[in-house]
Amino acid sequence: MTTFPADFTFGAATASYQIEGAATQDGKVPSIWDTFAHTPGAIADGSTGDVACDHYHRMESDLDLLADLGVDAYRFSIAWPRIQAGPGAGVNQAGIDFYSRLVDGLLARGIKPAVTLYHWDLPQWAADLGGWLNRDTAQRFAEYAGLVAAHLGDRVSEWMTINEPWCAAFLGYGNGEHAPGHKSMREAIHAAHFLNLAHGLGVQALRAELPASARCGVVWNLSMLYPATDDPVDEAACQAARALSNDLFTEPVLRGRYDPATVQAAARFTQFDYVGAGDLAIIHQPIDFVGLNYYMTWHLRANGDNPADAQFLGGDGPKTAMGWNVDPQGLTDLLVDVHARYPEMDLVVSENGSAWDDVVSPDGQVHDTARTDYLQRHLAAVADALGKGVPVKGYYAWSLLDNFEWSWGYTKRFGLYRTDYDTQARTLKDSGRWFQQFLATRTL
Ligand code: IFM
Repeated sequence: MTTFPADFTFGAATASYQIEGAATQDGKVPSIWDTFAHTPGAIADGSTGDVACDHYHRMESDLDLLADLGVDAYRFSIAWPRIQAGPGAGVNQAGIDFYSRLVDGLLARGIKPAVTLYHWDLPQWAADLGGWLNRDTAQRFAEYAGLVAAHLGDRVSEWMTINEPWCAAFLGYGNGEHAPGHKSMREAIHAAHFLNLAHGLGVQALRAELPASARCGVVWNLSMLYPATDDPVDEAACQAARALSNDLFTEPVLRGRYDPATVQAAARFTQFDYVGAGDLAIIHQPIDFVGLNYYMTWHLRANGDNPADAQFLGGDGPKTAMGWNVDPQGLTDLLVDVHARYPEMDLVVSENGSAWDDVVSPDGQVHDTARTDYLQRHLAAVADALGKGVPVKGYYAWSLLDNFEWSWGYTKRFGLYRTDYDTQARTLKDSGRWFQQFLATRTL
């Protein structure tokens, strides 16, 4: 039997564009995801986040769902386009009021708010000025971060700057799967640098507004990579892939450098000529924790002479509806590995969960045994890492409710609650009920 430490935080997570809807309400201006989702062919089911889970209008009852689960904390993101209508604009009062009510509603229910400032919904006005290829966007992000902190910092103590900058850079600018839909590896690495810079400037802006007790961090989806065979060329392929998927973010933020292996792996795409003097010192701000979003692992086979040309294999075993392998050991390994590299950092599992082709049974319930199994085994993996001395401080289930899964639209369901998109009814799935019972004892 394993009992988690008394101060371990259990929560659920969501993101603004995926749940809020109310795309044009109360002064919200368009984001790159509004633009992208409305582009024919961009989203698998042709849907948009215009309505999503209508959370903007159902916020109070959604907070009741969180309270019913028994979570300690709720990780949500703020939509920058609800806060600033243009470059240098002051706060949009109706926008910040929504999040202020959200924070108050959480606190009234005894739930700790954990705020993510950027979960990919860049204001379209910032994209029109060059988006993440424009250095100025990082400065604008810091202004926005400061505005939000000035309004919510008296009640929010947990802050995350950027969610999964790898996705924003490589899916947004590299392969075009995400907004703004560019397809250039050079741009992807360039964007990664300005996302890193935004993180650093953002932390500075947060610290300037927040009490010293506030905790600031960043959220990464670091890849857990294994060589497909014992052949050293496969290990070399892993190292080359790790440079661009992980070290491109971890080394500047936590060590103040782009390490030589990263510069070498990126050399065929970019020369880092957009890195300004002083950028790395800004990016390397002291932070209090690192959030890790974990879903799956990769197994790499070298493909030719260049270690960078590896074949990414999904690993053995069952696959979720996303086609991702279920590999709880990978979560333990990731936590142990990140701790070994950056022993000074507290770690938080800021997202973990799985999509399945849920079925509503004749009894009206969702008997999602595969999701329960995934959750249970990944919590056990976190407990294993704790047992190995890794300072894991929290775990957030992705997601509170089924929502808009980016380019997959509404075809993939990750929720502990089912969302019926016709009626907006929420139904606690069996996995959610299991999590609720687990939270009552915190014992596996
Ligand atoms: O839904 C996403 C989330 O927005 C970021 N992390 C991964 C999740 C599942 O794909």
